[in-house]
Amino acid sequence: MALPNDFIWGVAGASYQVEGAWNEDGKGPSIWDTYTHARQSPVHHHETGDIACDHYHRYKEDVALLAEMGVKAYRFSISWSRVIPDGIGRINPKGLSFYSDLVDELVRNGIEPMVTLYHWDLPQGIFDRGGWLNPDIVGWFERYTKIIVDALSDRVTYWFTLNEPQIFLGLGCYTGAHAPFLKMADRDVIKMSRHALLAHGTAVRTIRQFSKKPSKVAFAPTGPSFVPSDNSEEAIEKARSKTFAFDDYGYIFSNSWWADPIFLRKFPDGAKEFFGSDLPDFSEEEWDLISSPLDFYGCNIYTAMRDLKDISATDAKEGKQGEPLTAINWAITPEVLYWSAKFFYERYKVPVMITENGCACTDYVHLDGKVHDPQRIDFTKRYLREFYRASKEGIPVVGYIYWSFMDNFEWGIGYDARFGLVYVDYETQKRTLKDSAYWYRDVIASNGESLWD
Ligand code: PNW
Repeated sequence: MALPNDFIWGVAGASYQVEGAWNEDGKGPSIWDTYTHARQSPVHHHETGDIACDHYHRYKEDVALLAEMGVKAYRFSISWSRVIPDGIGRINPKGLSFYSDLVDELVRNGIEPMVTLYHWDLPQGIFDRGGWLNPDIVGWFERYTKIIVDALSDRVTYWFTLNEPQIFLGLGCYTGAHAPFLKMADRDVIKMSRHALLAHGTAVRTIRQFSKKPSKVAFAPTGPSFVPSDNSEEAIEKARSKTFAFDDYGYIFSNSWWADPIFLRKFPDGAKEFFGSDLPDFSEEEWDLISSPLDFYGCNIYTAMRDLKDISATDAKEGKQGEPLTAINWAITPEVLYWSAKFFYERYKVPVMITENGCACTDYVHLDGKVHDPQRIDFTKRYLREFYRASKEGIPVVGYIYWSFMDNFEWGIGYDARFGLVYVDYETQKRTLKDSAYWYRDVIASNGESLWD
């Protein structure tokens, strides 16, 4: 067997994308509540997460589905403003109990809970005080983390601090595609990045210090990953250097802008020269905090970036004519899982967990009442084979978390994209396991060996 016996097979979701109950039981608004309600919201069909999958009310039914699929772990996120309505003040006991009950239900079903502290739904109360621009956010995040750790760490081992800082700052505050739909200047985005790095570090330290049982801590970044055009040393080196370039596609989206400070305790090469006085250095204590040791490298990877010069594409996500694409036009590039695992392990020297990977398809309930999704099965099989190959070559791999557990609110695209292993009929909230859910169950049961059938 190439995968370790304790390999973690999981699925993921995130609070705003699945929970609904946006203003129930004392929850405060997040920026996603406020800005999807705004008249000028660019989200497809003006959709919101007000109800989403109604997971807040249906979590028991949902955990039963997870158990039916045989998953070992469920990665979910906590809505900060459900627990602390304005982000900084009074605790909302009902919000906290929801997560405690969810964790209980998972544990009862033998499923490992994996907690992401921040998956983009910033409390509006904090945004009103400047959001990520306000240096006080580091202390507010520390307090929030402590509250969650006190409440859940008797049962939770796996923690993720930030999900994709590249995207919540890059799309949220740089290109304006995600809430709060802002286009801010580099000097501001750099400041927000610094606060996000410090918030990450302070959360890691808080988890380590107060966790009631030994913890496994990471963050879940994304970024442009490249695949060599052939097996020559030059092509491999080129793919590696582009994967870690800090400003080819915009520093905020890059891997190294985030992971170099966290794992290598320094800014990426060239960053200081590039930004000059807009990028003040951290103090030694701040560097120590930011680079607090992590247990593994979490990667959210869906597709390889295209080398524009090599394939004469017109757009970063468009490749060769007629190439395989998912339903939201992301190129299907399975080898990215092999190469990323290798590149990240070689550079950052910690084991790798695929914290998100998955495929959007045009799923619907067929005449026979089932949801047949052969594309998703083929996609996931190909990607997993590549991750398996990395493991076989000696790269330490921790687990694979499919995105997503069920269809949900896909941010700017609203409900048009379906990533789930479970189909959700949003009118009735009826869930249907897709063919891929049964297929994944068998992969899990064989610890990956059935990938080769
Ligand atoms: C990730 N991009 O988001 C998130 O962590 C999930 O919440 C999301 O549903 C999933 O991937 C699928 O999109 C991304 O435009 C959103 O490059 C956008 C991009 C990348 C990741």
